[in-house]
Amino acid sequence: MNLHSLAPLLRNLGIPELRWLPSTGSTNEDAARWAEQGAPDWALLGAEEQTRGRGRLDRRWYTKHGAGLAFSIILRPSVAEQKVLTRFTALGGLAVSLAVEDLLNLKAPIKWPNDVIVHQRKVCGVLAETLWEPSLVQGGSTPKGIILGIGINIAPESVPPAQSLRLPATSLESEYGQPINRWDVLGKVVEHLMQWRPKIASPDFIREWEARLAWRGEQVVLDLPPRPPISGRLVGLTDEGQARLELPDGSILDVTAGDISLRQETT
Ligand code: BT5
Repeated sequence: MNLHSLAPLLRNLGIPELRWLPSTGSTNEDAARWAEQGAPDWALLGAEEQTRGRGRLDRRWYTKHGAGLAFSIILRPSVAEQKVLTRFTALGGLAVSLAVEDLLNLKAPIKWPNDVIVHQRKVCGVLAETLWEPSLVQGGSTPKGIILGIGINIAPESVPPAQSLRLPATSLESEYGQPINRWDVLGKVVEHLMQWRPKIASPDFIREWEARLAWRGEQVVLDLPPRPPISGRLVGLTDEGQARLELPDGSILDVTAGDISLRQETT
């Protein structure tokens, strides 16, 4: 499959409009502009290369020309979805995790909250951003769009130099050991996004996410600067999708933000 043959397939899956650019700064920024201009629910914008790809907290996401997938989907949240906006990041991670397992038969756990890893290395990052508009209620605002940005490393060249990374990274081809058609991956991810979005507000969604949570039951470290790192056992997820940690004194801490990593054993 190539992009040309993918377009009708994406249309059949329910993607109403597709834009694919040779190079851009950030597909999330382009998609946000497109959303402001009236792009419909499920409009998809991707690029062969990003020169200012973004992660969370002003971090960078590297997308080398033609070596991976970088795309953003514009979603118009329903009233029910507006109550669970923070779950859209997980929706992206869940769809990628399921797609990788379906196509490549590789386990692809979700590192809370927004990475997909294979063999303990990052292959995918998700950045969901909300566009707000003032509501009729004085001083209030409602979400008029979610930009769901997904970056996936496909070929080995998509993996950035190790010194620029917080977590070791890899590519799907490196882990699979054979060439992978990235358009097949894109199609599968969209298929799973379509399947799981209608369940996003349900307990099933949280349970499926939890079943794929990386390092569940293991000792981890939570980084949430400027607080000092917190060590604990990752018990699972709360009903709201927070990460639940059991601290050394036995108390429970539910967290909504931060970076989790596996605790390095010191001997
Ligand atoms: C993320 O943030 O992982 C979210 C990445 C979202 C990227 C997509 S691509 C399409 C759309 N358009 C955008 O501009 N962004 C989205 P975070 O958890 O903060 O992780 C960022 C960290 O991941 C960086 O600080 C690096 O350490 C690492 N990193 C950067 N590029 C990487 C890559 N290609 N593979 C693996 N790790 C990478």
